[in-house]
Amino acid sequence: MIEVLVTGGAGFIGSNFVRHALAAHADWRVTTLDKLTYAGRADTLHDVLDDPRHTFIRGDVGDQSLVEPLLARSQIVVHFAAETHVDRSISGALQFVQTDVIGTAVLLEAARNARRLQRFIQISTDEVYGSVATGASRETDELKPRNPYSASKTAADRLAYSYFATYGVPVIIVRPSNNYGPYQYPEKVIPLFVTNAIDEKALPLYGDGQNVRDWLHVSDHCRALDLLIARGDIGEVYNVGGGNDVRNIDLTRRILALLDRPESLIAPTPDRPGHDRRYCLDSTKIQALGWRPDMPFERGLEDTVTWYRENEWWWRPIKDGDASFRAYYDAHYARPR
Ligand code: NAD
Ligand code: TDX
Repeated sequence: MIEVLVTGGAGFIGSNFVRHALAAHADWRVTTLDKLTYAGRADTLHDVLDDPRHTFIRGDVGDQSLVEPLLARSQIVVHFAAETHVDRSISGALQFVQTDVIGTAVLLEAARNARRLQRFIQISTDEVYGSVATGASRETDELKPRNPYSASKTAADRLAYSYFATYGVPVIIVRPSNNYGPYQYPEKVIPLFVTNAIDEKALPLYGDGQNVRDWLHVSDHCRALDLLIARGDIGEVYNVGGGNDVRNIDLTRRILALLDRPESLIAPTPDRPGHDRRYCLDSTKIQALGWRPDMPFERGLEDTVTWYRENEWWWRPIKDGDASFRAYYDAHYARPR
């Protein structure tokens, strides 16, 4: 059996990857390590918690005595665990440095001495390139992060590279674009707008709504990770973009149309400070290995809307029942910016 450690596996992309990994690889034994912050919930792994090939451990990636033995027995590590919401990084940067930078450094230190380790997959982000006015970012482009989240992720991305270059840790760095799909925490724009629209509540669209994001369905991302684990070159960086560049205003209108809700629900909202205008990835490098995104955006968005309609058991306790979510929402969206 191949021992796989997934950090942040109770979050959005991590949980989709755990599910994908168990289904696609009968010879993988998966350990999920997750701190269960506000963004991580054991519920999210409800259908794989009893799988005999899956073990869930609640813990912090920054806990050296916990991660050392886990790394020592792992052949593959996929490191998703992070603080991930840009708005929260603007109001409180330190936890992002703690988890995304220091937490990654602790894991990498443990990886130095992990004799069985064959792959350490560092999940980075397209945000490391900063806002790109025209064209598409390539892996060799300068990194110009512009908010505390993306700056922390850039530090982690380069730290991971340094552990390859200095100590030979078998690191591969992945820079995906904006993911969407099931089990995404409803602070991020698609699940927030879908669930608000279901409830006929306002959709807080920042600024002029002209910012562009490149949407990647989480299932396409999981297939890309599989391919990179099998055939990616150690020490290399791979962009993974969905090829779906969409303006926020157009995304918002599509969500409203899919739910048969009026455009009067769109609530222009003061802009996010330093809001990156546009991200766009050149994914030629991973495409040369044989990967293509399969999910057309129209279908992926429709499936996602359907998933949130049919799975209120998952998101309603967060939006209606979790006092910390309500406090965040009220403070964040009431705040003059
Ligand atoms: P998420 O916020 O849904 O999940 C993060 C998970 O990490 C949660 O389960 C949380 O409990 C866990 N976690 C946080 N701090 C931890 C710690 N100290 N120790 C252990 N676990 C901890 O995030 P996501 O959207 O699934 O993102 C996963 C990864 O992908 C992140 O590294 C993120 O930077 C990256 N990424 C996300 C996107 C996107 O669009 N969602 C795009 C590009 C890259
Ligand atoms: O209420 C909102 N209104 C709004 O207009 C929110 C939450 C967002 N937006 C806009 C801001 C962005 O232009 O929607 C776009 C997407 O916002 P988010 O969902 O917060 O994602 P983004 O900031 O693009 O970052 C995401 O993609 C890159 C993830 O959260 C990161 O973890 C990932 O690295």
